[in-house]
Parts: sequence; C-alpha cells; structure tokens
Amino acid sequence: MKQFTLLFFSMLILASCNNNKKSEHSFNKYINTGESNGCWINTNTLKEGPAFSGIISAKLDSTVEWGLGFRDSFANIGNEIPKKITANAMAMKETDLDDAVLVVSIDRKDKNLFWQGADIKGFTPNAKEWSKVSVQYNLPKDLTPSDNITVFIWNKDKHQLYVDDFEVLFE
Ligand SMILES: [Ca+2]
Repeated sequence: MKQFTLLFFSMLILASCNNNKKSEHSFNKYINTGESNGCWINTNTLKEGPAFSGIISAKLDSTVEWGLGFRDSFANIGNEIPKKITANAMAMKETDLDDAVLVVSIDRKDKNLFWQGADIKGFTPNAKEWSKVSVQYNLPKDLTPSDNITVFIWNKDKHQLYVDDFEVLFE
C-alpha cells in the first residue's frame, strides 16, 4: 500500500504541469484562479486584493508591463497539435484609461510564428466592474511539438488592472 501511495504521488508530481482535467480531445485545460499556479508566467503579479474568485487576482499597475500569462510547448499541451485556442479571463480596470492587450504568441526558438493581440478595453465597458475577456483563434497548420505558445496580458500603457480566472483552452 505504501509503495502504491508513493507511486501515485510520483505520478502526480510528474503530471504537475498538467494538473487540470483532460478535455475530450486530449488537450489539457489550464485555469489560473490566482489561488494556485501551474505552467504560468509572471505569477509575481498575483496579489491579495480585489478578486473575481477567492481573495487573489493578478494586479497590473504602473510598475508591471508583463502580466500574468501561460507558456508551454505543444508537446506538453496534448497528444496532438491543437487547431484552435480560446483564452478567457475576468478583468477589472481601475479607470477608463486602461489600454492593456491580451496577447497570444507562438515562437519557434527565436522566431515568432504567430501573434494576435486583443484590446481589453473592448471587453470592459465600465471601470471598477469585472467583465469577461474572451478570444478565440485558429492556430497555424505547420506547428511542431517543440513550438511554444504564450498567452499573457501586456499592460502596454501601465495602467491599473486586475485579472482573475485566466483560462487557456485548446481544441
Ligand atoms: Ca482569484
């Protein structure tokens, strides 16, 4: 029993980067509620404060240009190359000045293969209210397992913004 338990926990550790439910197409599902981390970048922006879920969200302000994001290779994301990505997040801007961008970028070593940015202000009509930001893109057809995909908030004008329940879904 003890050996079985050890094996089980070893498997959990191996799967730690992929700790979310598998979808029907065998792609992993990634959600960052601020309360826990996975394959996420810029998690130093996670702070206690205004939050859509729990007590933690990602806080972007005049000191933070690169906000919470997700980064991994397609080899880790699923057992085939996905055709489509959906990124969802809850966002709350502090003022109407907000001009941050939800970016989806794919790189092969030093070369950028794909870049799409969606202005968050288009999804957040009112300051100090949580709104859903959602984008969906078809991915290029010639991707390889070693290509990396990054999905992140680019706070290009460095205004104050909170982001919570960041989801990255592949299909
Ligand atoms: Ca949260």
